[in-house]
Amino acid sequence: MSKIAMITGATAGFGKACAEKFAAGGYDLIVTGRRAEKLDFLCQQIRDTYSVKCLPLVFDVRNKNEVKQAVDSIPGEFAKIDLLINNAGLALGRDYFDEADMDDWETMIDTNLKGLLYVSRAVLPHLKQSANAHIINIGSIAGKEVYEKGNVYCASKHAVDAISKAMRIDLLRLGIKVTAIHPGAADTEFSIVRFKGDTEKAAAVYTGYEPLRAEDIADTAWYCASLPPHVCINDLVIMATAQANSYLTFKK
Ligand code: NDP
Ligand code: 8X3
Repeated sequence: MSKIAMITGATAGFGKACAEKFAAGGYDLIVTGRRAEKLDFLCQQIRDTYSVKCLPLVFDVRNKNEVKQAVDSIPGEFAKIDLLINNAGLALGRDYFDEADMDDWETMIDTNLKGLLYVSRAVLPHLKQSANAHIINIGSIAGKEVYEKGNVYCASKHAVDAISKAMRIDLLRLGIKVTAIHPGAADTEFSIVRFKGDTEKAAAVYTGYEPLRAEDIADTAWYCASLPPHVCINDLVIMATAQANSYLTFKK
């Protein structure tokens, strides 16, 4: 019987790359996001290419009721979920604390922290049906070090770091692995979202060095998920070779 992975935020970036990687590895998938067309397209492509099952679930992780309804709608053939990748997330704006938009703050906290909590709680009954369940939370180096104008994005990712540790403690008795992966700068839609469609500002984040690619994170998640049942990578920080930390990147 194939393993089943549920991946949030699979319409782009890390989530989409994870979907492709895990489908190639024989997993059946539940992929989620808000953009239904992109999810449908991804699922069709995955079914055609890898001959695995793919279920698209459209919901906004910020909406507790939507999350519950979507997870409640999961059909019996997908009921035992072996792996949950909590990846959906975003940064909005990069501004001084006293100048940042407070609505952006709400959105980041609601998505990066509360969304992860809602999805995890809703999916746990399904994870409990697997003998070797695993949760992978996508944090960030912003959850390890705070940088100038990163304020609430960094706080939301510090919260992901903390909740990953808490989940690891509280789910220990259930034998559920909890891994947190903390990537540095990676060229995805992330910066276009952060800078609200300003493609020039977004591109500047990745010029003068080779940033991480979405596939690097998918490979890392695959490695973490492929270890034997008695081994768990708890916490993993991954950056481009040109990046030393949140505020030092060597650009040519
Ligand atoms: P992308 O913008 O490329 O992808 C983000 C994904 O999250 C999309 O699929 C989007 O789907 C989904 N998403 C965002 N908000 C919501 C929401 N409210 N409800 C449901 N889905 C949502 O970014 P990345 O792939 O780069 O980012 C993925 C994760 O990695 C995020 O948590 C991010 O913070 C983190 N990260 C990114 C880094 C980077 O440099 N790129 C580095 C470190 C961490 P849709 O719009 O269809 O809803
Ligand atoms: C994304 C990486 O450095 O822009 O989480 O915060 S960074």
